[in-house]
Amino acid sequence: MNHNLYLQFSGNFERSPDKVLIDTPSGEQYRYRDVLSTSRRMAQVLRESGVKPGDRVVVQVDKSPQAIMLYLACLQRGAVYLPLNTAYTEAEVEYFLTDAEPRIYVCRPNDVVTAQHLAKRCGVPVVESLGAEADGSLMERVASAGEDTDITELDANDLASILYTSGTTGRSKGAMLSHGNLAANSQALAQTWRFTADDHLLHALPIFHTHGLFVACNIVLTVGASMTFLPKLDAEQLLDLMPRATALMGVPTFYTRLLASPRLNKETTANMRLFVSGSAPLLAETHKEFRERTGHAILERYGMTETNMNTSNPYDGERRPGTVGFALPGSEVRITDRENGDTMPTGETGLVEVRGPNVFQGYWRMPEKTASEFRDDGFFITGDLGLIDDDGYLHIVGRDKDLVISGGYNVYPKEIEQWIDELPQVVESAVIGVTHPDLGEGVTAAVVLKAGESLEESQVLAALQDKVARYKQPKRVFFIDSLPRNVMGKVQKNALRERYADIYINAETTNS
Ligand code: MLC
Ligand code: AMP
Repeated sequence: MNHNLYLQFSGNFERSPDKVLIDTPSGEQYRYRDVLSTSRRMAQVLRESGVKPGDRVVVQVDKSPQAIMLYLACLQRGAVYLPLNTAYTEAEVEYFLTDAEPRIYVCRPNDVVTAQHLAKRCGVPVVESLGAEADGSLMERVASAGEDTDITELDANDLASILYTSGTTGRSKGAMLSHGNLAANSQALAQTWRFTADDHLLHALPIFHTHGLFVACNIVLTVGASMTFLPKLDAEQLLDLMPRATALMGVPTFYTRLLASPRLNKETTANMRLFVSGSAPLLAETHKEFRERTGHAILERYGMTETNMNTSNPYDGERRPGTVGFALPGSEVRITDRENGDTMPTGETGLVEVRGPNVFQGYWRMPEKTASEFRDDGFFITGDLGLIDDDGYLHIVGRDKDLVISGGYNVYPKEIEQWIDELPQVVESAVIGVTHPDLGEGVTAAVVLKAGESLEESQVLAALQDKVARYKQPKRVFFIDSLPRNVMGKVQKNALRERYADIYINAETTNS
């Protein structure tokens, strides 16, 4: 049996060729037949570029329907789709290219010169470009390519994608997701959230992460629904489009920004049947306010790059604010003791562990790291802290891992601290997440300088400019005499979080 995920989607291309799969606010429409034809021609271009099943295809492009066609082409060909955040700096991309050893690197048309240098340095044989206006060298080649109709025969464990996630050591790890992982999760989600071909999703998330790519697009492709692609979050545009849509998926910032618009009410959301939130904690008050204004209870779910989605509040039944609901069909969740790994009694906090067909195949070329994050019985240790209440709802109450989530993007403090600590004036630093009204948490640095040295906040920020993506850079940098430490010498980040707790609360602009 062929377990290629592509087969989970391809029936819809045959059933409803004339149906629009993706449209854009400016009126472009891509029917299922158009997407099929272009993706097949992209598969042919991949074949002609020497891409074989299992080869990595690194893609760092702006959001566009063509990027989804390229994703489909990779699945069809059996290549491993490896999308990168467009905010990554050249230095970051160099690491990914070196680590992943792709056959081909697809970049934005404006980045071609840099990309070619990078590809040469990293030994990547082919560079192509793809722009948001259906432009770039890839599309030029597609225009004259024939359609490849071959669907590579694969096992469920064969890789469909690698998504890089930063690590607590500061070094990014490639999470290997198989065709079976993605197929199982999109089926479970489509079923749990009652998606059908009649749904129309508003898609304003980036498509280089699990949420925007695998949760959103895979569900739409699985059930044969349609979606509107917005280049980025624009609350007013979402409100304009809601009367002809049925569902929205977003990170919590989507909902706080929608709430900031006076146009959000029962009438504007009357046609919508589902609002989903995830990737970061949704405040119970946001849930409550949204319900009061619209009558809709936001459905919160919990996932991770490594595991896809694990739990969801129920479609029918109580969507309990401040919780992430129950394990998805086929998946298991348990809470264990941090010290000895024993399962914790109901209501007690411990490590959240998950198991199921959604859980990834391990970290790319890091067998030891992979082994250290799995239990012998196959449960994956998420690094989140949680409890399961008397009614079975999972609550995420904190993180065992040192991680900041800013607007749904993960930032590992270690990575930023390492760069700050390299500055000659600096003794040490600690990077923390501080409550931020727009982004949930704002990346914030506390820096200790060497005696007699001086440094400005702007100098620290300037030093990080070409090192790490903009969203990882601290919103504020503070200088302190010494970092608070416990008796074991461990930096007490909680004390720092308390110290800077209100710095963003009354900030004038959303991103400052
Ligand atoms: C943008 N900026 C951010 C930021 N997003 N800074 C910190 N954190 C963020 N998340 C910065 C930009 O660099 C820029 O800085 C300024 O803010 C304005 O940029 P923008 O592009 O106009 O921002 P905006 O459109 O407002 O974006 C905010 C956002 C976006 C929250 C809508 O970041 C977003 O769509 N986040 C979703 C991330 C996501 O998909 N996560 C899912 C991961 S998967 P300057 O200084 O240059 O102006 C996962 C698993 C799971 O977690 O469970 O789903
Ligand atoms: P990522 O590595 O980007 O996939 O981020 C995964 C992490 O996001 C999880 O380990 C959680 O810490 C966090 N996360 C995702 N969904 C939720 C949620 N609904 N509530 C709280 N945290 C969440």
